[in-house]
Amino acid sequence: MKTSRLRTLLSLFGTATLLLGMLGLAGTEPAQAAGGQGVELVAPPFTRKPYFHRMTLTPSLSGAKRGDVLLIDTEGDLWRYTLDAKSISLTPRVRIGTGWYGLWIIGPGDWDGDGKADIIAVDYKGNMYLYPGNGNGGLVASKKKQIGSGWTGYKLTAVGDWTKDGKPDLLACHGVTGDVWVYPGDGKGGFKSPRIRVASGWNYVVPMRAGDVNKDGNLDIWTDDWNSNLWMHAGTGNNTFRPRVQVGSGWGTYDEAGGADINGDGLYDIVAMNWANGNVYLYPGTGTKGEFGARSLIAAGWDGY
Ligand SMILES: [Ca+2]
Ligand SMILES: [Ca+2]
Ligand SMILES: [Ca+2]
Ligand SMILES: [Ca+2]
Repeated sequence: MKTSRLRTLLSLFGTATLLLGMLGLAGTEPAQAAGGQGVELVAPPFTRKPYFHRMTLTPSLSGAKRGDVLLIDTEGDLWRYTLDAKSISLTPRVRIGTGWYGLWIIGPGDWDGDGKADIIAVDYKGNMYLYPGNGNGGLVASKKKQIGSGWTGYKLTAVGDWTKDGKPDLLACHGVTGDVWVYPGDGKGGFKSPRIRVASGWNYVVPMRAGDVNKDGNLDIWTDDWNSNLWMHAGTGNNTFRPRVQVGSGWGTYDEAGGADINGDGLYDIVAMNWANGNVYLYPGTGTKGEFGARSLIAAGWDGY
């Protein structure tokens, strides 16, 4: 429990989410819904200690095969990293935004349908914003627009195209009820109603990542619980899951992000940062049983708290 509690303290947004849930905001529907072993490698040259605040994986913001890793530091700067295939390490980072402190970031892919991957962010008030991508690794901050409200109490992640209509969707787990919802995207920057409840009682969920891990064509969700165990929920393609399967343990020291292919092999991966020492690892998807391959150290020095 120690590491879980530590992570709860460190996760500013997560803490706020839980508190808001306890204050009776549970069950409110967001407004728009009406609608192994480490391989020691050389770390990138960090010029400023990137105090870890929030991390997500996203389909490439520059249209590349390999997805990006996004990180918000404690000064509110948003950084983009890409895995260098030769050295299997994150390349020198690029700052693509400022003023992102305290935002919960999601990498949904092309949310507004212009062919360029976008970013969605939720602030502590539960307001949701779309930041259109410029197709060249950055965002068009001037075109930021609010696309929702009332998201306090939800743990959000990108899920890919759950509804199989060619448009990316979001996945949200309510921190108190444990209800897990898919919010279909309309492919034009907003949402399509109705939302779809795909699970309930997932109160144990700490982070949540999604992708077709076992490559059977149906999206899957993997989570870890308060006891640091990693669980795989294989999707059936019919808004239900097969019985969950434990695929790891000891994940309590990590903060993880998933939902994109970082090493470019077509399989979803997990990137995990160890709170204790700031090491960042790639757990490559294997495309078989939803388990992940041997980890590689892809960055270091991401500790700060
Ligand atoms: Ca777009
Ligand atoms: Ca969809
Ligand atoms: Ca699957
Ligand atoms: Ca991969």
